[in-house]
Amino acid sequence: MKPNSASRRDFLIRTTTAGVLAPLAASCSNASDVSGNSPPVAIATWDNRRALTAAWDILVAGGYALDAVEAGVHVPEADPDDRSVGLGGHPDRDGRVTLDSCIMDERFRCGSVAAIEDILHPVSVARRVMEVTQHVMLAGDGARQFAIEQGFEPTNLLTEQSEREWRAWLDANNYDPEASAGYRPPINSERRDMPSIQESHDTCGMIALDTEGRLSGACTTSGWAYKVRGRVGDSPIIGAGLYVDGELAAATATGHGEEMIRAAAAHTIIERIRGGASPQEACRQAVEHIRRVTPSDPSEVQAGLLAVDRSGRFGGFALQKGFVYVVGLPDGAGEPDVAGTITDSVAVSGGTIYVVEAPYLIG
Ligand code: SD4
Repeated sequence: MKPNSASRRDFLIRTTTAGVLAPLAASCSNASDVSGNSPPVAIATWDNRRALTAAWDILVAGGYALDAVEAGVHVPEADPDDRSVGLGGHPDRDGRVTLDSCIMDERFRCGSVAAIEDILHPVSVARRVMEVTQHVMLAGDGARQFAIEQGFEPTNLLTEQSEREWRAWLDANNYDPEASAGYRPPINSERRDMPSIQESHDTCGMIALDTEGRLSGACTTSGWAYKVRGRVGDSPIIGAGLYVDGELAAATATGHGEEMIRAAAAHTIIERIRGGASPQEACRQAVEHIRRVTPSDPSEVQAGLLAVDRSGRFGGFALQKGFVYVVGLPDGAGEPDVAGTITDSVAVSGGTIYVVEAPYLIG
């Protein structure tokens, strides 16, 4: 835990008496190196620092938060070494890579694709759903068909390594995920699969506040490894894996998606913030809610939650030890006063990305 930093708090927190957060004043000297009125903030699940850097570059140039989160999550979607997202993601038990993704802007506009196949950037299909249809969510073959109609090229997402691992899983588990020990992905598999935490960059929920005070978010994943064909997780479910209330805050989630759906995790966070909780406290309360409502042994499930509000305050909290997140803050903001532990930081254009071990309920 870092010592309190009054300057950081003063920099970011402006609240009204109703507990609704107002945008930062234009005169904030810490934001002098970015355009617009509000210092940008971006935050993403796990050590998705490369993804956050891509988003950050757009934010510090004064770009739109929606463009930033879309560009940010493109990075793991296209990375064959990221085993939880997009190309190279773990397939379902039939050997098909099926992707879940959604996006939401500051005006409650949202789009989503569930169990889509053969499309490298499902988040961009989700954005097309939002922008050119009257729908919010497309699933399966229909989502794939829509993507191709919109000009997305079909791409084989099953890499040789993913296929080898899936075949080994099949041999060991006899096509029976429910019966096989260890069917549920291990807690923090995003972390353990990786040779080192610095290189890990997995299932990506990302939320951002841009210099115009606009909030947006995106969430993208290949979901539960070797899942039953057709399984959809929380990541494309508006209110579970992602929610944005442009007047108030944005939230995203990672972990065992069934728990996030059951608890409407991202929406729960937003409502707690509406009730007056800080983003940090709201994430903690939502994790407690998940622990209360899960029918599983809470020690066997993971939930990692993140939130940022319109004044730039952010927070993260997990059910289990081991959840890390990355947060980008502008030059002049100083090291943030986080709940949890800062384990690393990297200088980026116009700011710094911090890696934070989130606090948790169950050790
Ligand atoms: C899912 N929540 O499909 C996703 C998986 C995840 O980090 O977040 N992994 O359940």
